Amino acid sequence: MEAEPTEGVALAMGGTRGQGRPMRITLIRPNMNSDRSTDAMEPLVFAILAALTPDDVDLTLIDERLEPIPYDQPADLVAITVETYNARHSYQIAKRFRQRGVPVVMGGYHPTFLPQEALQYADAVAIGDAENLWGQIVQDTRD
Ligand code: B12
Repeated sequence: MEAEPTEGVALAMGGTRGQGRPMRITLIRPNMNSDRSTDAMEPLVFAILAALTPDDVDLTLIDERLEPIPYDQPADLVAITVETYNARHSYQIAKRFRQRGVPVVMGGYHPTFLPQEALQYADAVAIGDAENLWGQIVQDTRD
């Protein structure tokens, strides 16, 4: 399905949640390079999205500066926070999950500036701040 992005979620997703278990969302903050850091500060977007996520969702936070991406971990949705300097890498990450059938939503500076570009690599793009969007994204994934 294609849609013109407006402010908000640009593309609706079909639900993928199985019956009788919590929905699993993996939130990824991609690294800028292949180095690992030992002292990276947690991205603020993790705290914001975690606070906005309903309690019954099993949320995994992955900061690739600190740890590898668990490509094989089951997920109903992968959410990636994308900045311009890690956009190309983010698209590669998205491709690997989508090849497994896991839907991917992108948000952050880069998809907000270039939603049509991001939509080539994601099932949905969040334009602007998460506060008014994340609940809808979680619900779209459930439905
Ligand atoms: C703090 C900060 C840092 C800190 C990060 C600390 C940390 N905890 O990780 C440090 C100093 C490490 C840093 C480093 C760099 N930074 Co910096 N940083 C910032 C700054 C000042 C604030 C970012 C922030 O935390 N914002 C608060 C959070 C909550 O906002 P947010 O991430 O945008 O998320 C909101 C929305 O975008 C959206 N959203 C974001 N992701 C997602 C995902 C989904 C799924 C959804 C639904 C929504 C969503 O919802 C969130 C809540 O509303 C911004 C400038 C600014 N004023 O925003 C620059 C900024 C992000 N940095 C920038 C850059 C370029 C860098 C560096 C590459 C600089 C360099 N040359 O080294 C490095 C990268 C280092 C690395 N290894 O990754 C640029 C990015 C530009 C771009 N187009 O991508 C910015 C915008 C500054 C600028 N104006 O140029 N940075």
